[in-house]
Amino acid sequence: MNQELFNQMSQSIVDGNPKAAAVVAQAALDAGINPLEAITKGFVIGVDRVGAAFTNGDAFLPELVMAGESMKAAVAVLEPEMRRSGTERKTLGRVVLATVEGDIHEIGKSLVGTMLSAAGFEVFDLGVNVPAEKILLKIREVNASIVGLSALLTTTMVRQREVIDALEKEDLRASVKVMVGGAPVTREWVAQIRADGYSEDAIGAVVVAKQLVGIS
Ligand code: B1M
Repeated sequence: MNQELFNQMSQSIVDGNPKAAAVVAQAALDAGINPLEAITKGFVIGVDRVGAAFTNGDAFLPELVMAGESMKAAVAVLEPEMRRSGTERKTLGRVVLATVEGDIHEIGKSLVGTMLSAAGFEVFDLGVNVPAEKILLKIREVNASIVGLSALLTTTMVRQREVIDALEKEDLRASVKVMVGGAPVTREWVAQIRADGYSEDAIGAVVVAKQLVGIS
C-alpha cells in the first residue's frame, strides 16, 4: 500500500507534475506516512531518476526544471508537518547562493538552488545582481559551509574572483568552500581564481556540494 504511494511520488517527479506531487504528498500525510520517509523513499527516487536521465541525455532542461518545481511543490506540503513533528531533515550544510553583481540571469542559479534544497542542503538564495559585501554578510550571518556563485556573462565572471578575494581579505576563506558555475565558466577559470568546486549543471552542483562538505 505504502509502496504504491512511494511509486506515485517518484512518478510525479518524473512526469514533472507539481500538482500531482502536491496531491500525493498530501495523500502520504493522510495515510500517516512520515514526511521524511515520503521524501527519501518516494520523491527523491524520482529526482534521482530524472537526474540520471539528464546526465545520459535522455531528459532535457524542461524536464529538469519541472522535476525541480514538482519537488518544491511536494516539499511545500510536507515541510510544515516535518517542522511540527520535529522530523525536519538533518541539513547537509548551509549554502549561500547568488548571481554575482552586474548579472541578472537567474534561471540556472535558481535551478541549482532547488536541486541543492531537494538534496537536503539549507539554501539561502540572495537572488541576482548581488554585491560581494552582501554575500559576505550572509556567509557570516548563517555560518555557511558553501558559497555558490553563478555568472552568465564573460563580463561578470570576474566578480566571482572578487568575492574570493574579499573572503581572503576578511579571513573567511578557510571556513567556507566556494562553488562557481554558469555558462562561461571553465575549469581553467576555476583553477585561476582558486575556487573549490565547479559544475556545468544543477545535478552536478549537488554532487560537487556533497563532496565539498565531505559526503559521498
Ligand atoms: Co542573457 N546572455 N543577457 N539574458 N541570456 C546570455 C548568457 C548570452 C550567452 C546570450 C548570447 O549572446 N548567446 C549572452 C552572454 C554572452 C557572454 O557574455 N558570453 C547574454 C547577454 C549578452 C545578455 C545581455 C548583455 C543582453 C543585452 O542586454 N544586450 C543581458 C545582460 C543582463 C545582465 O545580466 N546584466 C542579458 C539579459 C538576459 C535576460 C534578462 C533577457 C534573460 C535572463 C532572464 C532571467 O534569468 N530571468 C537572458 C537569457 C534568458 C539568456 C540566455 C538565452 C539563457 C540563459 C538561461 O537562463 N539558460 C543565455 C544564452 C544561453 O545560455 N543559451 C543568455 C538556462 C539555464 C538553466 O542555464 O543559466 O547556463 P544556465 O545555468 C546552468 C549552468 O550554467 C549551471 O547550472 C545551470 C542549470 O543546468 N550553473 C551553475 C549556473 N549557475 C551555476 C552555479 C553553480 C553551478 C552550476 O554553482 C554555484
